[in-house]
Amino acid sequence: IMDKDNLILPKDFPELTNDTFLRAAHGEEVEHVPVWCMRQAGRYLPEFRESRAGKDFFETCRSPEACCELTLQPLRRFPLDAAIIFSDILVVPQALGMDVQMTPGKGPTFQEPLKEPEDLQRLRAKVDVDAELGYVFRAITLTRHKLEGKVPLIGFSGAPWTLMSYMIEGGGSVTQSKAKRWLYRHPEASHRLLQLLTDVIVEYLLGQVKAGAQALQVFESHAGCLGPVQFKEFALPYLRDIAMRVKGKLKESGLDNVPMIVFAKDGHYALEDLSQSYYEVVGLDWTIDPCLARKRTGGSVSLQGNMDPCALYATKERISEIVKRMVEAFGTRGYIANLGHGLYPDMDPESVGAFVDAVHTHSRQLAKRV
Ligand code: 1CP
Repeated sequence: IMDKDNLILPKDFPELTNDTFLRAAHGEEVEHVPVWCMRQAGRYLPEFRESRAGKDFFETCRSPEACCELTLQPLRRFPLDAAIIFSDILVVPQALGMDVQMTPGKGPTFQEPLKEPEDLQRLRAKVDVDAELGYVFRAITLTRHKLEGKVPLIGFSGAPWTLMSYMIEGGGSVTQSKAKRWLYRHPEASHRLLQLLTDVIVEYLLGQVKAGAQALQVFESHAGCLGPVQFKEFALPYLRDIAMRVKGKLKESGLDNVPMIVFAKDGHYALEDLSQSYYEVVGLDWTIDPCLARKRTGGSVSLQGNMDPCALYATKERISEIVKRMVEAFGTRGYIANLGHGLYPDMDPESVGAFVDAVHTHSRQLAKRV
């Protein structure tokens, strides 16, 4: 699997032994509901904190060996049905030429956020995705080999609106008011930025599949601050364009289709539209009722989610009850269990184990009955 320069190549990958996640994404029959957790590689794990200690966050992201190790850590503890590559959505603004640091205790910080449309000139007009983000591709290829076919590897990207909002806010924000100001005051420049991001994201996701990613998730984490009208104008068209172009280009290159997941946090007002946007799976946060989500998305897509992450603060018995009700509501077909958002650093790894076991146990029993 090495070339003459000792680079690990994206070929001759070990055969996949647990494809439950992929089958559920395509709505096929499963023996149990597959489960993974957003932020499953994270600070709630002592071994994660130890590996990351004293190291710069984005330096870690640039090391394929470190990303591989962090991706594999949760799988050594829990019988998860998928792995997600350790990285961050903000590597894309970096590829466009922006300086982003991870400030411990504060989160991502942009040195010079975009203020006015003139600032778009500071961004690279043409991004060489292999040169700027090749380190992510190398991390994926290495991890795919080291996973030994145990479970599929998920690649990901931030969605255009969510990335745009970070590039203007310069970091986390409660209101996203600086970014939303652009939508109202500079709609034309906003579309230019969203289009630029979309073009890079398409190449980035395609590169991830070529490197070995077996599924893709697109994170529209800041959907909640948009309303239905703005979502339809500034988020949805780009989300659709991404899925359509990635799938078209995979076909053109003679590559197999991979399931794509769209996760628009707090965007339940857009569920109907999202379910008709060329994604196989729609991810849900915990603010939507599973039965209602099924009704509104029809039978054509699989659903992923949506336990309140804070339910992991409950006892194991209570977690098991909550999971049972959730699996019954979603049904065992076309369903991937997950949390409605990422794990928090103060969560107990044992509770994550209880969540994973409860999904497997209850869904196995339910799947037998139908
Ligand atoms: O030092 C650290 O470990 C900091 C914590 C951390 C981690 C573990 C950050 C900072 N990013 C990550 C990894 C990460 N980020 C993954 C890894 C794979 C996994 O899930 O296990 C993924 C998928 C992301 C994606 C990501 N980054 C999103 C989308 C998902 C979501 O949470 O909605 C977002 C919004 C980010 C930005 C980001 N990165 C880190 C923080 C603290 C934030 C949020 C900043 C904010 O808005 O306040």
